[in-house]
Amino acid sequence: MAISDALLSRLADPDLLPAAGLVDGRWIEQVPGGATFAVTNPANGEEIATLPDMGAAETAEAIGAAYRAQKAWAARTAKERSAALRKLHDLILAHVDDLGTILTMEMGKPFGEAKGEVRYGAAYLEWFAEEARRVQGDVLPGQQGDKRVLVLKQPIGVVGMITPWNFPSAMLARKMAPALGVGCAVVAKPAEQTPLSAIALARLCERAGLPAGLFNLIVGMDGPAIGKAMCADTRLRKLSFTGSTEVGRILMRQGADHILKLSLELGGNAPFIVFDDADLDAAAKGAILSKYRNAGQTCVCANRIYVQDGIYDAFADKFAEAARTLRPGDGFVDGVDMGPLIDADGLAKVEDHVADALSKGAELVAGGSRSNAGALFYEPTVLRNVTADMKLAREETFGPVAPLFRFETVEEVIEQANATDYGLAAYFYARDLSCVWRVAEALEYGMIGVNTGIISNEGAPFGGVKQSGLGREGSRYGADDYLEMKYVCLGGV
Ligand code: TXE
Repeated sequence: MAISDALLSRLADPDLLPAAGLVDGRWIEQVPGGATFAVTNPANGEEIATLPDMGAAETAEAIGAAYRAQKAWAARTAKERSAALRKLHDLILAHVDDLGTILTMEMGKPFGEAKGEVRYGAAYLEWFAEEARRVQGDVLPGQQGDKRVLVLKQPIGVVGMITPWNFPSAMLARKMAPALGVGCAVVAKPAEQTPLSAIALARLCERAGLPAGLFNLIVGMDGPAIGKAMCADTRLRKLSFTGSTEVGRILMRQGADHILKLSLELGGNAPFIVFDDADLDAAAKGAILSKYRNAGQTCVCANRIYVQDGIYDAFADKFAEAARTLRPGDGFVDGVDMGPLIDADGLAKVEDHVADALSKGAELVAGGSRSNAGALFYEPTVLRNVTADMKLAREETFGPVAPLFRFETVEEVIEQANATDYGLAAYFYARDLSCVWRVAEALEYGMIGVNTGIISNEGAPFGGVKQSGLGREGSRYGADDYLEMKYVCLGGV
């Protein structure tokens, strides 16, 4: 088991990154049978780590450890748990360069964006260090004279966390912060493409003094086997998953046998609407940010850009001009705006969607092919005259491709924007106040950005409606996902 010199030599603190998972406070460098898996840098295909291929057996062991650790953790004062979270937050910020480096190496996003992600994740630890101290119940009047009803909020217990590769650091931090803050224990499984950021976070949990068994990390290739082991174990009381809608469905089915509680943050198909009265420069800038951040591999990124007739040409010109200036390349090179796609499947999906659109009459105005920056890079791409029958409209492309649709009326665009099974994020640019309210209320999405292309922050309840998921992460509402409600009926008062 090893981390490559190419990666370790870039770190100020190489001890951050053992080539191992963590179970019950022990670093697991080898599994029985010796199976391993490799992690590669998508920017150049180089192998950067070989890790033990942990699976169902290690998952069961980790759940047992978490089960034993959880009650003592919950019995600590909220102030103590809060202090531990704050320490972890401070450690993350103290290591932001190393954590950003690890993230860029395993996922490919530009170094500046990687550090931004690390800070974004840390903000949830800070938020829940505070929020954890405000978990409150209630006292209700009983409906008979001698009774009172006390409402308690208690930690749910052991929580499984399965996270994706597009935000390997922040997705985990965003889940572990509320869970640990309110008194739960964690068994985490990062995506097989990007387990290294999670290993570094596990190391920092250890350094922050979290007790053995409270935070466990399973690194392994076989997501389905690990997911199944989590769903089958009745000691695990909740599963929080971020990833594809398809896997979300599998987990709901698997968890049905023992009514497993689930938080699901699934795919999106975000509309980004530009009305005639919008500030054109701001709208084009917001759309560029929303679309091309993380090379378009973001569940909330603009997937369909609707532009009203009167400004369609002006917007398309401005937007395409800005898109053409974006530079794909190695994330450590100054001036690079966009990394690679995560893998060959990701690239194939992008190429398929673009080919489908062109074959049905869309017009290419920027990009449209692989970039010469490396095998998995794709040029920032803009297509005009895209219509509802194309895959770009119906599916989540998850790549740097912006399809521009034309519309005339507010009613028409609301109908088109809502014509999807997804309901995560939606955006629009407009100045007219009544339009702002009307459209914000009519869009069937969990999160709406008005005159902004970036919406997520730790103080807001992140999550979707329809087939984009269940539950919310962040804000005071985010703690509820990790709490059970119980009432005590007090008689004779
Ligand atoms: O996701 P998967 P993939 C969307 C996006 C992307 C597509 C496929 O459209 O192109 O999904 O990406 C684990 N039981 N999003 O294939 O498979 C897996 O190991 C339990 C949107 O990478 O859902 C990883 O840890 N776990 C999304 C995690 O699930 C299983 C982010 C996500 O992988 C499992 C990622 C199983 N049966 C993709 N199968 C977002 N919401 O941001 C896989 N996994």
